[in-house]
Amino acid sequence: QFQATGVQTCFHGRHIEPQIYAGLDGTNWRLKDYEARDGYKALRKMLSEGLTQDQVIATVKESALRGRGGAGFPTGLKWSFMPRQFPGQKYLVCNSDEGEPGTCKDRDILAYNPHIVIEGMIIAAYAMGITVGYNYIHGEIFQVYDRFEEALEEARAAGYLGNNILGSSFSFQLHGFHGFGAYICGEETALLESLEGKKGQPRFKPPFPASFGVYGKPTTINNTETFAAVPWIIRNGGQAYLERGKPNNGGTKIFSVSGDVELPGNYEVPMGTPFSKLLELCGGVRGGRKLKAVIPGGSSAPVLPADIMMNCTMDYDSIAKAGSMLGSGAVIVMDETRDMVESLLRLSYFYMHESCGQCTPCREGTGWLWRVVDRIHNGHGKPADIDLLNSVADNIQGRTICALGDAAAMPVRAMIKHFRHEFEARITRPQPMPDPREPVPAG
Ligand code: L3W
Repeated sequence: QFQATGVQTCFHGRHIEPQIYAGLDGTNWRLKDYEARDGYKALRKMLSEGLTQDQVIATVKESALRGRGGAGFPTGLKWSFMPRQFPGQKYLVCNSDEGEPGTCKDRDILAYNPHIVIEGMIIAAYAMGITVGYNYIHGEIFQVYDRFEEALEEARAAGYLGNNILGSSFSFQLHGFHGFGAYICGEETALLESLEGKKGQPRFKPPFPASFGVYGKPTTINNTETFAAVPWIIRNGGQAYLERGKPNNGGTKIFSVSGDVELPGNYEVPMGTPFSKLLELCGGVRGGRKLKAVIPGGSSAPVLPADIMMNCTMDYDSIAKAGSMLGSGAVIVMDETRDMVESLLRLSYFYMHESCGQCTPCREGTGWLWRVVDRIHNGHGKPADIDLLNSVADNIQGRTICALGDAAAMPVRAMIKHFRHEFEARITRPQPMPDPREPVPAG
């Protein structure tokens, strides 16, 4: 199934100092294999040394682990928001509703190393005094959901999950939840609604899930890759994790590299790795062509031209400074033959299709953006259309309940900022752009 998607999976082995993918060969996902890779040692250490909740959270803060789902929010800080003395039920949720175009890392973690997520969630639950957790898995991936359920069974049978974990006084019940396949359900509050059995539509924030989450109870939600980073941090210490990356951007990060590269796939590399090095790991631009642009953090992130990208390192701060976002780490590489009007057309269609329809600027605006890009693409654009696109994007961004509106608007503005001449050419000379792959006729 994975090979059929054309995306290479983690066991192609091209990583630098991997932590989550270390030792994986594509078949060794079972409990005994995970234990042979030091699996559940962090949990044993935490319980046998009697680490306090404060100590665990302090270690995660020291590691500078930032949320791997898209926002890069500091994980230790998020964990410290969970009220300690809350009298009712508190929940832990793993967001495995990976749906961002270009992103395919979480399904690979769950397919090839499910126990690392389970162990990370148990440690998180201990640190925040939580007794019930859910892993919300994207509805369109069936094998991964089944495998996670199998891994849960193994963990329960071995005493890592359930009542009195490893003979301690700590109990944690963890359940898999198969989602419904809508992109919006990856937005954390839409995910909560969906988990409660309702239509997946985002809630207003604040209140944040930390105070009003599943069934209105305090809830901590982290991404799959975030939880997967936790066991290594507890085993090796926060400082060691921080040093694997760079200040404020601890550890390694998995990048899903797709598009015009020789070897598309998931690559785990230290935060702060130069983009040029990542491109090299992927075998370079396909066919020896020139790099034109890169979307560095999933389809929601603004596109960056090649010259800017080649001077970036792959971490939250460097990419933000360059005017985009590291997001979920989906790196979409575009070579010199890519038509930016066509690329934007596809992106705009996606956001129109996935808008949940709750907020008027997003519901109406995403369709409006797509229709304008579509007419430019078809050769029926008007000179005023480029400014119209910017104006519609302005009227979406910052005016919706969730980030989907922003995610639809930002790529439009970035495409026009960096590649305006391609849009103008389509309007003034509405013939198809020449394809550099075609041989130039003699004479
Ligand atoms: C308590 C506060 N909690 C913030 C929590 C908040 C959330 C996290 C980050 O969007 C981005 C978006 C997409 N008290 C808090 C607080 N929190 N302040 O911290 O919050 P926020 O609002 O910065 O981000 P978000 O709404 O979670 C996420 C981008 O990610 N993205 C999306 C990728 C989607 C996937 C997918 O496949 N499902 O990966 C990609 O770039 O555009 O900017 O937990 O509760 N004062």
